[in-house]
Amino acid sequence: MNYNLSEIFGNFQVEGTFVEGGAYGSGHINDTFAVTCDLGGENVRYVLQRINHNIFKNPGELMDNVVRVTSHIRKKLEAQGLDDIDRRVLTVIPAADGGSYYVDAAGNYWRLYIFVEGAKTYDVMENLDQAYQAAKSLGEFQKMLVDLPGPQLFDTIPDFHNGQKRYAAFEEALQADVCGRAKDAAGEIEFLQEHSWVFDVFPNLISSGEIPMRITHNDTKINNVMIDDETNEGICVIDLDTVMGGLALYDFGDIMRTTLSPTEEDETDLSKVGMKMERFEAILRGYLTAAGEFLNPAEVKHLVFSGKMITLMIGTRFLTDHLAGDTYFKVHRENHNLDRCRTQFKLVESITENEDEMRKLVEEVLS
Ligand code: GN1
Ligand code: MG
Repeated sequence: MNYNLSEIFGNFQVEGTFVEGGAYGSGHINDTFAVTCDLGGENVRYVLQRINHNIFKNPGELMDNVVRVTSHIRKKLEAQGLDDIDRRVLTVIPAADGGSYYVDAAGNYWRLYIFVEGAKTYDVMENLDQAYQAAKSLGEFQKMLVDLPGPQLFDTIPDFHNGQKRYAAFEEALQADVCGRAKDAAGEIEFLQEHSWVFDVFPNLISSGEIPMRITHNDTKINNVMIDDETNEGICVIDLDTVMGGLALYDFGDIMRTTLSPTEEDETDLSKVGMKMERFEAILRGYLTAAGEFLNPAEVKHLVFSGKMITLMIGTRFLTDHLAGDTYFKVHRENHNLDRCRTQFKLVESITENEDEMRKLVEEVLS
């Protein structure tokens, strides 16, 4: 899709003039662009995003959440006396009408953020320190939201991490098999059917009251943390579309999913996919520096399991989308969602093989 980025950008409260803009990043849902503008002779960059409103049905509510969350974090950072706050929390640039987003003539929803310069995201963490730092940032992010005032945040995607509903959607897609793809995914389908019990564990712990709902990020894929180029510090947590009520464990689980194996999410050589204990140790230590202060014993007990559950669930979503004809996640090649599903299920197996040792490590780190 070709958008007139200059015109769209003109609908936000920015003084400078548009210089150039182009596609940016590797997200599977929204369309992201980096835009450069000339501000009195100096080039300044922004992130312009089209919110996928087929998936996020109520972008207005979503942006209300984002504004509340970023303002709250900003206040905390100000109280700490930090001076580079625009690099440490996303800054929403108001649209011409003063709102937090702009709707174009075709009904697309756009938002604009200040570009965080001097930092990058990594789809695969390059070293253990990066993994530690990113996990630490996500633990701190949760901690800063513990006292968010006001009403509950909107559920931008209801039942987002409801594994039982995700499994039911898979069964429906399998039944319909609209593209005739089930026959080529027989092994994955069987694997998932054997593991459906995994999705019952968290609902039971929620209804028994052992695990509390908190405000969580819910999409803690590790490339949603920007890493500072110079200090290697996790400087800014991004992609705030799914910040809402959730389990702390959903976030830790997704950190595990996206850091434990030194491979891309769509790696086709499955022999390379598998968890590395030193990566687990790095994210565990990083996450617990902040989250260790508020997690309860039942949450701590299920840290390892969370990685298995979330990885299985995202794998389920990839498989479902593959069976349904790739209508949800952006795909860039044939069988892309099936490839992604395979890496997830391979990682689930690898976590299972190492579960006992990982639990011991949790005890060690906390003792
Ligand atoms: C999507 O937008 P992105 O790429 O950060 C998805 C996540 C999945 C992830 C898998 C709103 O995240 O839930 O875990 O792809 N986001 C949404 O890579 O569905
Ligand atoms: Mg996302």
